[in-house]
Amino acid sequence: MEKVLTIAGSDSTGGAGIEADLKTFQEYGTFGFASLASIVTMDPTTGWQHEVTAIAADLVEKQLISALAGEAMDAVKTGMLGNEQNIKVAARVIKERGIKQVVIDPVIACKGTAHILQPESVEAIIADLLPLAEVATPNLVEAGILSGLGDLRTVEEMKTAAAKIHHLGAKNVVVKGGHRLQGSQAIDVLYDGSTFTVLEGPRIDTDFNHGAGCTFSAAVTAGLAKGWTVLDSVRVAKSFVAAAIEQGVSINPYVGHVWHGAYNEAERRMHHE
Ligand code: PXL
Repeated sequence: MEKVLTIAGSDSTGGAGIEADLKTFQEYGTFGFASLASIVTMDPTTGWQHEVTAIAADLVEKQLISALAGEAMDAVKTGMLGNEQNIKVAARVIKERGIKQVVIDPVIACKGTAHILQPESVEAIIADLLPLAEVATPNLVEAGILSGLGDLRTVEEMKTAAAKIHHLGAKNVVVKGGHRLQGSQAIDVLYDGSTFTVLEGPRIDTDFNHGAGCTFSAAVTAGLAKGWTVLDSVRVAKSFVAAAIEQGVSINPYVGHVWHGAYNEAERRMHHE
């Protein structure tokens, strides 16, 4: 069975982060591993403000040593690493172990907060993580920050940003238009260094998108682990997330969660006599 590792943050509400990653890995029939790098908490008394607490770097490294003790991992993804030190530890271990199928989700800001990572973390993502990426999966805001282009409003601007992020070292870049790009379609741009592929899907009119980004990058990672091409991994991940958004679940009054099991109708899976 393929083995897939996430190095990311915890979202105890079960929608995003390591929770989304492990659920997604399971849906793909892969064996999920996790090294926790941060804990994100949300405060119901302050309008669901997010707070990121980083896990100590030596503890992140100990988890990575545990997770990587067996046969080689088939693919690894990174998410919310919490600070610069954890970015550097994750990058060093990935490099030392020679892991090739690496998906970098450059989590810089998420919907609940204006500035989750410090500016030096953006620099560390660029310096240490992007060069390791088989696939990088920035959303529109992150692609604007990483490319230095600022606000991205059109597919052409998404292409320019993807090319710039490729130039920073990511072999393949998917810029996700998501709900932020105006228009009737959900558009992603994939750039592999020579060809731009514009992926379109129906735009789903819903607020149930908490966890969509993490789920997408986890799905791409599991696809790569299964030996699929980058293009197939991205295409299937897009369908997987579209189903998860379409069948989102109401968990609390603050955000709408995606349902990671939607694509496979996981809620119907367990039976007893
Ligand atoms: O969506 C970015 C994100 C990533 N990782 C964790 C999160 C969030 C957003 O809430 O909680 C753990």
